[in-house]
Amino acid sequence: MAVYAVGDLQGCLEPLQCLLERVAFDPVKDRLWLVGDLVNRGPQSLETLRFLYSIRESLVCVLGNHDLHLLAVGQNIERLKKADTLREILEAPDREELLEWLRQQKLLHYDERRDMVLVHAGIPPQWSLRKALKYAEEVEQALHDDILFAPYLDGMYGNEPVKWDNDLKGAARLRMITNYFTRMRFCTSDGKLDLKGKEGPDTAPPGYAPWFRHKERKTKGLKIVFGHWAALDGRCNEPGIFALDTGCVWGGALTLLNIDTGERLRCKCDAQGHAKPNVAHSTPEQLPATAKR
Ligand SMILES: [Mn+2]
Repeated sequence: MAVYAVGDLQGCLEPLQCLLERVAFDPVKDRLWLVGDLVNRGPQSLETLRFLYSIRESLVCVLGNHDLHLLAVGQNIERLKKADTLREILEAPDREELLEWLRQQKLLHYDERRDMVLVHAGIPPQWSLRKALKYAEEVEQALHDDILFAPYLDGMYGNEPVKWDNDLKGAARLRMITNYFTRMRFCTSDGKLDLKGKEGPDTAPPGYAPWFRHKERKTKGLKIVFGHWAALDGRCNEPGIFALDTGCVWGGALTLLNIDTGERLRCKCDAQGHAKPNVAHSTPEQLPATAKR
């Protein structure tokens, strides 16, 4: 049995299938972790979702900002944006089944044996693992509750508040948690978000840094697998932190990581997110021993 993680798919099914073929992925015994942003912008969002649904028993999946946006559009809470490529899902005869499965996913997955977390964007520096799990669960409860689901999505959009406060309540509290786990790149050491910057790790505004780079980060030693930040191109130079978004939908590549050996494979993509034939390469990466926190 092997466990793999892949970066943001964004509707790019070809490079996923290219990588799964290369590692001879067996849904019966292997497992696939998904960092979220399964759909949108890319060429085959519906086919991607259907394929993932067909192997759902073999997946561990956390939600990204694009997945939450799809759920909101599906509830008629938000409208499609010009660049969205989600219409084929919304018009599909099996849309309810697919969206319901998506809705049941989590924001944070913790693998106790490996002391490893799977999350779309990251964990803010001021939160310990224990707090992160607790706050993720608050959002997951709203997502999975038939009455709270629509109000949660309705209150989800927006960049405020910019910083966590234990006293936050209601929609603002859930929005803050959601923005940390699904949209964060740069923040201050006490967790004030800058949601504008999308470029490389050295382009932070004064006083800000990539969330994983703060010296006082409370999750030091925890292994974290994340996506969302294509400009990192799979590199963040932090031991035990695994950046997997290598921008397959933007003419980059899809990255697959064997989470136990650290071996990486890339399937390069063209500007439309289709796989370029057989140009994957591997970059073994040293996994640190589990640190005590
Ligand atoms: Mn994202």
